[in-house]
Amino acid sequence: NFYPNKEVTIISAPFSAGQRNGGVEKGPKYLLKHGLKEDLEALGWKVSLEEPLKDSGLDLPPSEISQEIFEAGNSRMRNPTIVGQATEKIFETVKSVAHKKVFPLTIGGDHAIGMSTLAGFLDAYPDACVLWIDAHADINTPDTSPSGNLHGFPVSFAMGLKRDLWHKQFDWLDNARTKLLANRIAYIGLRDVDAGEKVILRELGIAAYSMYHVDKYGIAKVVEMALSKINPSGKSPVHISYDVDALDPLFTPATGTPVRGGLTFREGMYIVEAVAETGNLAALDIVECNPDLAISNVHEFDTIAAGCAIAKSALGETLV
Ligand code: 5AB
Ligand code: MN
Ligand code: MN
Ligand code: MN
Repeated sequence: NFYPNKEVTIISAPFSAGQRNGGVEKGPKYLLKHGLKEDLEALGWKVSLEEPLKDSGLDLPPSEISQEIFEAGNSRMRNPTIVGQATEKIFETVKSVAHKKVFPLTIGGDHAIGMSTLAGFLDAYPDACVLWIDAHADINTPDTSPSGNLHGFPVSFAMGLKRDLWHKQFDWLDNARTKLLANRIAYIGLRDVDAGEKVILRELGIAAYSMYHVDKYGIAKVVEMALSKINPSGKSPVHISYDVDALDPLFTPATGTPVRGGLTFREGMYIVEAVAETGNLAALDIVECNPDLAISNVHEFDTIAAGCAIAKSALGETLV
């Protein structure tokens, strides 16, 4: 257990420029309004809040920022300036929380902020390993991305892949102490991976458990296999980056890139519970809740409630 004092900092990251739907910047506000902080306090955690984007003007919806498309050679990405500035601020906050030995719980916002949370956490814990829970692999590089949307890039940035193709606004990543290594990350929940991403996953030998593997082996076995690949010693801290679109859209309909055939609600909770039970769960991100994409109040409630449930399951709710 990395946090005997049970202190957690919720890092609010109301950010949406990593993709093109307005509303995902409202995620943190809705999760907090739903009672996230009180829920964690009820579990015995001392909870504080950090807002790295406050008063920065970087938390605006896509409709209110001037859209930028960066193209150079075979490099292509959208809104690199604003995404680079926001992710650097979030990186600094995650890094300082992690160095203080406080649990960093980052709530988005779109998944571009994953580059910040991985780099920030690895700065404090160079031997950390990562479970990326998502329908998508988020490992596109500037020359593979079909969309240019930076929420599809965070893993490749944290690994330093194709460094020469980056926009200069991401130079801050060079100051991060530790790059994510291919044998320190595993995926669970994949079902929509781009062709270029498949090549990267295969070439680097990254452990990737798709929904096919969840069906074939069951979720408990998949978590066990994933952890034994990335954390063979069983002693390293585990960072879970949880995109709510890993769950089936039945449970998290209000998200930007839903894909059918996802995790059931219980499979989704089991993942964080099982890692928590090992005592190694040491950082968590919950991203891509977009209340504006709900077509009913029930959709909005279900999606936000699922986001809160992930946090509660991770921080001890179901371990009696
Ligand atoms: B998310 C896609 N691979 O790069 C791309 O929601 C989707 O953070 C990325 O997982 C989805 O645009 C990013 C097609
Ligand atoms: Mn996703
Ligand atoms: Mn994602
Ligand atoms: Mn998504």
